[in-house]
Amino acid sequence: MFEKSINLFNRAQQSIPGGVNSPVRAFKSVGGTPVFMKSAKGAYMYDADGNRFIDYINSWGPMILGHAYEPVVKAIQETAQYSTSFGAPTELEIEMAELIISMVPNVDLVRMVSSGTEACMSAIRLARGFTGHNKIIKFEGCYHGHADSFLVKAGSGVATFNIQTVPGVTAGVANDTLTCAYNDLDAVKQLVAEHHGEIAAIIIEPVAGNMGCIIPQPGFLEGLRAICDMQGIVFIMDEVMTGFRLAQGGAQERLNIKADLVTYGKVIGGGMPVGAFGGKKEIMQHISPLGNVYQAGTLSGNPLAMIAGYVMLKTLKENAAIYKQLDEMTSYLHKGLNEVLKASGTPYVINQLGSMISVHFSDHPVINFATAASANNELFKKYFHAMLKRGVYLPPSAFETWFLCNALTKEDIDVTIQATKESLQEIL
Ligand code: KE4
Repeated sequence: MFEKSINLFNRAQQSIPGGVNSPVRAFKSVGGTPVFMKSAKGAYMYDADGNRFIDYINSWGPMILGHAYEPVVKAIQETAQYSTSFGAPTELEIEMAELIISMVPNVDLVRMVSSGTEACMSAIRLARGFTGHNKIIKFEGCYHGHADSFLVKAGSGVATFNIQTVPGVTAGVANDTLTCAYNDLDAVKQLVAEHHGEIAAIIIEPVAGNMGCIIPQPGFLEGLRAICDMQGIVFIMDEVMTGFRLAQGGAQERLNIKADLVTYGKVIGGGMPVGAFGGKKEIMQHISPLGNVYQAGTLSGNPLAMIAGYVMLKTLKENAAIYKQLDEMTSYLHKGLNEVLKASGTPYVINQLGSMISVHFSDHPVINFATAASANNELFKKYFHAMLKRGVYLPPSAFETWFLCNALTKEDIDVTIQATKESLQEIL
């Protein structure tokens, strides 16, 4: 079934570290050989061996309208003929910034970058420059990209590989990153008291997607907002995953919580390398060249990335019904998975908010990294492979959320539910 992927993976390892350009693609967490993809359209991906998969990764979020969405593809083809990069300002960047600001709350100014990592890295530098404080608080299991400050008890691939401290991240940098458990407001209050006047920012995934899908408990985000207001700490919402996915206005709109700075990625590039950070003018005006917090990028605002993101966001803005469709589709999946998992008799938890969902083989609620890590993730590995061979491509780690796109049909969901039923019969 995977002969060509096996050969390609062997070849890839001769020239690329681990044979992949991003660790989570390596299947290390679930074992086996990563599947090499050749093409994708809508909700389906096709691998080098010609196998078709119903895709629940969607490039880790960007393909909210499905792969090779025609208007995005055509816009990129059209734009590419006028050069692929200028290194000079363009009108398209203004249109993209104005579109983002028109769709999300609390963003007066926005700066484009080329990845979610860059967006989050720049946001904490800005918070440090704005407050004059050095420390940040992040939450165990949250992933904000691979900048040094974030590789402390991070989620996603760092959690997948159970890397407690990442070599190369200096003690000095790590010491300025304070961590506590997601949903533990008392722990945050304690850290803030212990480090009074030292904390520049609290950065959080408002709905976490890098330890599975973890939902903020009632009052948690509101409590963080209150702490930041009282202590003059910058509240950064990392919406690289949730932005333009949970609602047009992202988690800020969906959960009705205001951030001081927001970071974006994934969806806003429509699959092209784009990230962004934005927020209140009183903070953003400290960013160079307006202010002294330096931040830059040769390909920031790149025309191909901008036109892909612009067409994607414009489509989402003009078709708000997409969000209702995504929610209903994910709830239908949730209901079906719940029925077959319940019938299997194995302990499980399904976490879902909007079109983010994850299955944990756990006999306890999964509300933070520790409870995600203590689930039966060995069983998840078997589930992953049993689904893969039935043509359903789940994230290759229990520490990831599943992503749905609106190209999925009810039949695709029914196939996924039936594949789960058969997989459970096989592995239990
Ligand atoms: P990138 O630098 O990978 O574009 O974005 C980093 C990032 C920041 N914030 C959040 C909430 C994120 O989820 C991410 C990246 N997500 C992972 C998937 N869990 C990217 C996949 C990968 O590392 O290949």
